Amino acid sequence: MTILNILKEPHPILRKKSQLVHEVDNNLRKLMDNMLQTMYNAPGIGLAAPQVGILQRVVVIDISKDNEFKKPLFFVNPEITWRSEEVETREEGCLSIPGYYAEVTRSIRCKVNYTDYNGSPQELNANGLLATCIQHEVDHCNGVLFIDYLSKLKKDMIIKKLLKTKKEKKIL
Ligand code: GNR
Ligand code: NI
Repeated sequence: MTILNILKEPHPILRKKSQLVHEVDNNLRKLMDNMLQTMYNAPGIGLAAPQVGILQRVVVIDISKDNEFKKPLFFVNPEITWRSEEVETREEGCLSIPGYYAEVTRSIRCKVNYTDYNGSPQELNANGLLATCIQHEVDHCNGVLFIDYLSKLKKDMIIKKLLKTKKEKKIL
């Protein structure tokens, strides 16, 4: 297995819309395995394929705690079919926006249709942190980042600092 490189904002690929997957084959399963390992290594609780430079609608999530058994979830072509009117505000982070955290308001529950690791169709009713994470990852598949929900001032400040970090890294 391979640890993949995680793209950081600002990066044009993170702003593109990912394509639907046509078939869950061994090649796609290999991508999902590598994404899961990359996510655990980061560490993070979710990862979308565009974050590793692959514009396909593929997401991995594991919200289990450190002292629990791992519970990896694989979503191919996740589609949110319902979002609750009831919302909650939670502090979010993103592996593509390292070091910055902000409160984001999202639906407290959602329903998602997807294809699983074996290529079978599934429907999941999610709430709490899982619902937040699913919405965050589906956003990635549409080129949307959590900073897009902040004020323009906060968003621009974060992007400016991330760009400065990128420039400093190139010199070193
Ligand atoms: O690791 C992550 N933590 C997190 C916390 C709150 C809301 C969403 C997330 S997802 C994030 C990993 C990531 O960037 N996924 O795209
Ligand atoms: Ni993210």
